[in-house]
Amino acid sequence: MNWKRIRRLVLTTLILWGLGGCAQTQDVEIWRFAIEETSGSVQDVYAQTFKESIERRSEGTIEVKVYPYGTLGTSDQLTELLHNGTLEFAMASPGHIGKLIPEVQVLLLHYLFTPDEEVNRQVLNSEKVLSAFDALYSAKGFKLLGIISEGWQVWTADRPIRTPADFSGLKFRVMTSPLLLNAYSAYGASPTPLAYSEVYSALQLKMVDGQVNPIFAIEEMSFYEVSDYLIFAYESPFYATVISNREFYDSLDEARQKWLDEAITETDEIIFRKQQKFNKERLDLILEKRPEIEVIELNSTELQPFREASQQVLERFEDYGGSGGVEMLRLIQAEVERLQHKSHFKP
Ligand code: 6CS
Repeated sequence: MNWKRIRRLVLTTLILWGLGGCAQTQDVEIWRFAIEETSGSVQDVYAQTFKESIERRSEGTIEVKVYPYGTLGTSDQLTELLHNGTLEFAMASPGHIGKLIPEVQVLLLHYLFTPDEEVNRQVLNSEKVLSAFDALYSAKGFKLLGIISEGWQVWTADRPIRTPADFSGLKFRVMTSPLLLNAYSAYGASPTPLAYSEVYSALQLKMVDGQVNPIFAIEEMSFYEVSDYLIFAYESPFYATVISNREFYDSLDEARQKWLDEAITETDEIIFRKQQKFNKERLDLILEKRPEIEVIELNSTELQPFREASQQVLERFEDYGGSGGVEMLRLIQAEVERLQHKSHFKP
């Protein structure tokens, strides 16, 4: 084949492909959903389940495009893209969006929730709590669609941590919301805020000595390769908020609104069990890949000094979350109080 023929063939293919692309985008409405985690993560399963549900309900008239972490930017950049309408949906962890919506940092407080994940889920799914959070998100141009748990967070470190004194002088990576600096300073650590994408190399280069995340993330981001200890202190579950651009949400017609509501309810059910499965399976995987890693599970006596040290942050929450944050705190505490007696949970 000579050069001219190759050129003609390439051009014809490009034009055909372009037309096909145009025809498709004219017929199909695109909803863009960016997540803060990579493919195969809890947020990815959420977004893929949501995509399947919306596309099925809309009979293919809507296509949901999922953008995994790394394709569009850091959590803060995703929030910005959502705000300016480049995206329709995004995941936003309070650990990062707390800079913009300080009240949501209540979800980062240690030892606020119960040991029973099911009770915590009911607390955060209660109409009162969701609508109070939604008002705060609305004021910033977002619609809050849901709050999901991605499982208990676990500390990883280059040394064992059994008492707050073990945190002394430990450079500890946290997400970028200010409350987290205070939460770990209260134990005596030197917290360092970093974007998710920078954690592995920071651990590897010993710029930090430890970090905190759910097990599935520790496996998927390979943090276990550069950490010697996994410490379970059950201080807080990892929560993410599912949000959309407010203007987009308000512009939806009745049918789209219904598909969206149903897809959110359906996805929420699935993701709760899925994250439990992921966290369990990936702990086994970590232990298989790196058997020398040591797992420390703090018992209730060992947890007590951490609970006590964290109390000062809870008492001073107004400094971080403002009076609106304190209202959220009271609301959550009341819901915990109301719902926890139903728990049959055995640790
Ligand atoms: O540690 C972080 O920054 C991230 N951790 C998880 C599990 N999800 C997203 C978040 O940005």
